Amino acid sequence: MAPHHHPALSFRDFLDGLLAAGDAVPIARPVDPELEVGAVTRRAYETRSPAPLFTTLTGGAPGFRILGAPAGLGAADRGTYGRLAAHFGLERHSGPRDILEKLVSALHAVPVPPVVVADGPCKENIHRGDDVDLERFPVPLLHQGDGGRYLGTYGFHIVRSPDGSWTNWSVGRTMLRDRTTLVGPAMPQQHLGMIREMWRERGEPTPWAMVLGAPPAALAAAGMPLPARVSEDGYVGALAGGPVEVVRTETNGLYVPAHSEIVLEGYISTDETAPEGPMGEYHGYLFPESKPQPVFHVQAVTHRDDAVLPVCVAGVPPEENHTIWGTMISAEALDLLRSAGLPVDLAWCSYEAATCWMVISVDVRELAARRTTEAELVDAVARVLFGSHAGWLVPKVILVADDIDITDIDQVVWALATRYHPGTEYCFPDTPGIPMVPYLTPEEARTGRGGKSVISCLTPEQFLGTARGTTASFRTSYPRALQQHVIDNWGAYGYR
Ligand SMILES: Cc1cc2nc3c(=O)[nH]c(=O)nc-3n(C[C@H](O)[C@H](O)[C@H](O)COP(=O)(O)O)c2cc1C
Ligand SMILES: [Mn+2]
Repeated sequence: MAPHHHPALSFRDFLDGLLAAGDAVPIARPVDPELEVGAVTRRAYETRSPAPLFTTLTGGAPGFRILGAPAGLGAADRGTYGRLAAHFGLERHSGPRDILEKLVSALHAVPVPPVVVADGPCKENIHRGDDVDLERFPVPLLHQGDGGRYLGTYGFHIVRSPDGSWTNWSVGRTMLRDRTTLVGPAMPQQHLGMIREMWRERGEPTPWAMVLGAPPAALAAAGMPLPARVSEDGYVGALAGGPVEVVRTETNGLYVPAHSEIVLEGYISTDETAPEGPMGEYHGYLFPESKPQPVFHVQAVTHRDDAVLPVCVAGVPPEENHTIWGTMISAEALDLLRSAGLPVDLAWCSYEAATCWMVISVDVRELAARRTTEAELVDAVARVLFGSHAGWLVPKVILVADDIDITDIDQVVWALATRYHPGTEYCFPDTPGIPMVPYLTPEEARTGRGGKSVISCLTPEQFLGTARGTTASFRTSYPRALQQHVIDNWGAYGYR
C-alpha cells in the first residue's frame, strides 16, 4: 500500500497534523456518546478550543474514536482558520481570501480524476451481510431534543447516475434507524435527490455508499454546490494537486476514497421512508418536528483499525455548516459572479450569519466606470446567483463597497448600519430557495419560494465615482509613514 501522507487526501494524516499543531487534544477519560460528546464539542466550537479527540467512549464496541469539531475555528495565535486551511493542505495561518482564491483557481484547473487502487486503509476491517451492525459504532446523541442518534454528520454520500456519466459526492446527514439502516434527507434540488430520482424512474433502488472520515479536501468538495453533472472527485484532484485514490466497494460497484476511516455500502430505497429528526441545525435552532425521509440500507461496512468518526454538532456558529459549507458556497458563488463579468471583489458567507447570508464586495472603481444603476446591479447579481445551484442555498445577499473587508464581521456591521438606507431592500418572492431557512412562512417553506432579498450598502456616490466623505480610522486618517512609526514604536509607547 503506497503511503499517501497528505493531510488534504488522508483523514488520518490530517488528524496527525492537528495533534502535532496542538489544534486537536486527545481525551482519554471515558466519555458518553449520549450528549457528552456533543456538549464537549459544542463548548470547543464556542470557545475556539482545539478539536476534541475522544479515545475512550462508553458506547459502541471498543476501538472506535470520535473527532469533534473537525473544522471548528481556532484561537487567533494558532491560526483562526487553521483547521479549515488544513483541509486543503494550506498552511495554518491562511486567511479567508487565501482559501477562497485557492478554491476558485481549482475551479479553472483541469479536473484530475481519481485513480483506482487495489486496496487501502478503509479495507482493514470488512463486515458484510449478517455481520453488519451499525450499533458497533459509538453513534452519538448530539443535542437533547434530537429525534435520534446521528452516525453521519461529517461524511458524504456517493451515488452515480444510471448511465455512469456522473458520480456525485455530497455531504448530508444520516440518523441511525437500526442495526442495518439509516434515514436522512435527499432533497430533490440537491444532487443526491436528483440521482435517486433517476434510479426511481427505472424502478430501481439507488446504489449508494457513505464515507466517514474521508479525505478532508473530498469532504469539503462534497459540501460545495458545484453544478449538476460535475463530478466532485475531479475537482478534488485539481484542488489537492493530485488524484484521490479510490477503491471498489465490496458490494455495489461504486468507488470510495481508499484513505477513509469508515465506509458504508448499500442502497437508497425507492419509496420506503421513516421519520428523521429533529436535529439541532445549521441555522442555530432545533424545531421539534420529524419528517419522513428515505431509508438507506447498509449491506457492508469497512473501516480502518482504530477508526475515527468525525462529528459535526450543528447549531449556532461557528461549526462546519458555516466554516466548510459557507466557505464552499462562497467560492462557487464568487466564481459564478466573476465569470459573469460582474465587478465583484469577493463573496463571503459570514460565519456569524449561520449560512443565511452572503456578503459581496463590489469593486467600486469598476462599478463607477460602468455607469450602471443600483437596480441594474442588483438585478444582475440576483440573476446570476439566485439562478444557480449555489444561490438556491443563500437567502440573503448584502452588497458593499470593496473598502470593507467582508470577512471581518465588525466592518460588515458598520457598513450595514451606516450605508443601508431603510426601505430599499430588493425582495424576490418567486425565487426558489432552500426551505430550511428559519424565518420562512409556512407557505414559503411549503412552496420552496420566497424569503430571498438583496440589500445594497452601496451609496449613490459609489455608482458615480464620487465620494461624500472619507473613513476615519488608523489606516485612512494618517500618513503612511506615521502609521509605520506608530507600529514600530508600539512597545516603546508602553503597549505589549
Ligand atoms: C457539515 C455539513 C452538513 C450538511 N448537511 C446537509 C444535509 O443534511 N442535507 C443537505 O441537503 N445538505 C447538507 N449540507 C450541504 C450540502 O453538502 C451542499 O449543499 C452540497 O452542495 C450538496 O452536494 P450537491 O451539490 O452535490 O448536491 C451539509 C454540508 C455540511 C458541510
Ligand atoms: Mn454535486
